[in-house]
Amino acid sequence: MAIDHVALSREVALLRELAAKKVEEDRLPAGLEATRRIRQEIAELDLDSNAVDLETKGYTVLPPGKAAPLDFCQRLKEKILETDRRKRPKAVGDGSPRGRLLWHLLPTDRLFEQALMAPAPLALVAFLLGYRAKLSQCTAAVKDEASTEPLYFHADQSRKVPAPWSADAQFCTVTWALTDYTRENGALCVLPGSHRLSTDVPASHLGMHDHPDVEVVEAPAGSVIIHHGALWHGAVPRTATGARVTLMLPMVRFHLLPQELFWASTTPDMIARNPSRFCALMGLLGSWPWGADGPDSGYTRPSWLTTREENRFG
Ligand SMILES: O=C(O)CCC(=O)C(=O)O
Ligand SMILES: [Fe+2]
Repeated sequence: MAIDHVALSREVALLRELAAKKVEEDRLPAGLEATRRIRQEIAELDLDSNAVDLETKGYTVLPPGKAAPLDFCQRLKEKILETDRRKRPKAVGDGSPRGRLLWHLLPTDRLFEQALMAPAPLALVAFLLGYRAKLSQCTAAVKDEASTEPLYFHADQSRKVPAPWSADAQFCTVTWALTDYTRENGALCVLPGSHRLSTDVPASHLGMHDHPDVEVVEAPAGSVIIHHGALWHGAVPRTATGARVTLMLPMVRFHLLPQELFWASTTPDMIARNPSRFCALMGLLGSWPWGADGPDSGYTRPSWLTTREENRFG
């Protein structure tokens, strides 16, 4: 039986209408205003050196306490471990180099929403992808003693952004390290500056973990790592006992297709309690994709939104 696409598109239209009202009250900057605002936010949040890192190295690390207080990170870790215990019988990736993966956690607990909306990482996401970036995944990874193998080098935008890649970031990943990232614990490792090559990792470099230019990102629990979608990275082999717990929030620019269906799991309450940036992250701005009702079904165009401005999404 076919999906009832009329009902589906009407439900989405309702959410888009709520999102449009939210944006009318709390405008998202566009064009030159977006450029000015992001510079201002970076300065106010004392993120200038992180922005420079993203340009030059393709990644940056926010120290514990910068993205959120440590007790928040502790609660986030416990929530992930509790979900992991519950889902374990059907776990995806048990013992794999990525660890057990828990997909689409955002609607399951407000903590994930709060992590997503943390101001410092979100300012750096706007720096890379603009204010209309969309959330692509809200996925936790739990690596235990069974995950000992290194994770091969890759770029997160591989197989999502078609070649040739542009120099501007199209994709980025926000990684909450909720346990210590050490070499023994199988930390993330990166080839700094490789995002500037704008190419996928060649087969010859998939296992480049011991290359002298590769950096192992050792960072204490509560650190948040942000990396450019074209950065070559992997994870070193894991020898530690216990679990390595991570929340990954990959994001895409407005025009790219997110991996998880956030617009379909957003509720009116979630829209009401968050700033308008949240609606952008959920993919609820703009009118496509649409069904038989066409682009304007139930969508109230905000009075300030001229066609010209709509075309200048920053
Ligand atoms: O396990 C890690 O540290 C890296 C994970 C990763 O890069 C990915 O899942 O894309
Ligand atoms: Fe990755």
